[in-house]
Amino acid sequence: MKAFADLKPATPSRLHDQRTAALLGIGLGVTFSVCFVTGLISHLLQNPQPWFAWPSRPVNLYRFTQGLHVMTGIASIPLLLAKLWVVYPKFWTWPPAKSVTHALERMSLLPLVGGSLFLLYTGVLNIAYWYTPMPFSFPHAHYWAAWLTIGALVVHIGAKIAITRQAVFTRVTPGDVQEPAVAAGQLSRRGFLLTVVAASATLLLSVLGQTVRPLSRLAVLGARRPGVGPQGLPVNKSAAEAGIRDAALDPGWRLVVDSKGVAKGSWSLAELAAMPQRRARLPIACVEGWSQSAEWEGVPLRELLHLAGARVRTVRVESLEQQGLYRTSVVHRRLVADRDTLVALRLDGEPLDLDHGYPVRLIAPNRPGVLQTKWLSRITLS
Ligand code: HEM
Ligand code: HEM
Ligand SMILES: Nc1nc2c(c(=O)[nH]1)N[C@H]1C(S)=C(S)[C@@H](COP(=O)(O)O)O[C@H]1N2
Ligand SMILES: [Mo]
Repeated sequence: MKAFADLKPATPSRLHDQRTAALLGIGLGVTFSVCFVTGLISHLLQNPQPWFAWPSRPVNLYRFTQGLHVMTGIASIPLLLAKLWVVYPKFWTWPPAKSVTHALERMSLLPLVGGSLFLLYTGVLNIAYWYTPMPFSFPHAHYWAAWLTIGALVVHIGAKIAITRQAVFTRVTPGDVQEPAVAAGQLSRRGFLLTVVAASATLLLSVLGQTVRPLSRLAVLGARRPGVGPQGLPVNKSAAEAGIRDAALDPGWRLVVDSKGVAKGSWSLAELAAMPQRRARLPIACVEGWSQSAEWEGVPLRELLHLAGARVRTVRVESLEQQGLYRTSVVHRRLVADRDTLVALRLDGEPLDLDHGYPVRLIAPNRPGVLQTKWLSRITLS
């Protein structure tokens, strides 16, 4: 118990203590770890690596991991603000460092705090589709900030694990010397932590509505709402924005399968529509935080490869769109093999709206929305 006496708050408010800092720290440790893992999954899907095998099922898995990413990120905001408020008196302790190790550990607070704030700031701007205050590439900046922050967090946990154990597991009873009674008008630790959790829950409700329909009216923070858009589905980039209207409506449009510049097959929309069609209920799970399922109908991609005389293999699909980051995507062999990976002609029983990818688009299970390429023109065999 002697060591615990050292835990006494040195500042007037009893909330600036180690126990509160440790409890909020544990909360942040959990949310940041979940964010890091789910963020890496998203990164690896968009920047495939040979050692990373992502299954094509369950169809909603990516929808779930990316939803979790955004949720845990949002929930971190009140936790982080509360934590910084609890520990700020420590910033001006004197002398600033007791030893070289301590000095290094304190220096790692800069990337820890700076990186955390940067991740939450850029993440929120991203899901709000508000890029003006981010004059840099969001994925790159957010990705490298994540590594920096997690590195600093590992150092921080190493430095604070002993205090955390002690502060969390030492039993205290109100009225102890170590745990002064709550004075009238003072917020108790429990009251403070409950307020922080309530703030997190309120923020969560404001984004959950982007995916969970009954909550859609609460989605004040989200830029897209389920059910709002042509054919009742949100649109990320419209045909007009992509500049493909004329090419998409051209009656001479054909979908080409080629290999090393040589055409292996090509079909008009009428020819594709005359082939056996397959239906699948699949989500669009946008990396930017919204998602919605729909009933898609079209020709399985592997069927077209078969008609072009090719085995199941990794392919690249290309859009009519001339520019833009999302004009092309790679479809891994594992996904090509899935019978629900479609070159889709119809959505919820109607021909695709121009904004949803008319004449045909790719739709595949368990895949980020950015890779569900619209307005297809070409499929290239690797
Ligand atoms: C994003 C995550 C986190 C941030 C930004 C953060 C930030 C900080 C800062 C700035 C301090 C004050 C500097 C110092 O005392 O040296 C601090 C103290 C502390 N943190 Fe964290 N922290 C985070 C996560 C964690 C985690 C995961 C734990 C638990 C394992 C933790 C436990 C503590 C403890 C016990 C203290 C000492 C409080 C005291 O001595 O009064 N923190 N944290
Ligand atoms: C409010 C908090 C956050 C929000 C709203 C948010 C949002 C997002 C979004 C929308 C993406 C997808 C971007 C894209 O791939 O185009 C993303 C990716 C990512 N996030 Fe976050 N994020 C938050 C916090 C965090 C935190 C705390 C970490 C790490 C500890 C993190 C790590 C990552 C990583 C590694 C990626 C992958 C980046 C890439 O594609 O290269 N995020 N985040
Ligand atoms: N060619 C092309 N395809 C694209 C995009 C794009 O900008 N260009 N945006 C992608 C993104 S980010 C998402 S979330 C989905 C959204 O599909 P939807 O607009 O039909 O809902 O389309 C994807 N396909
Ligand atoms: Mo998206």
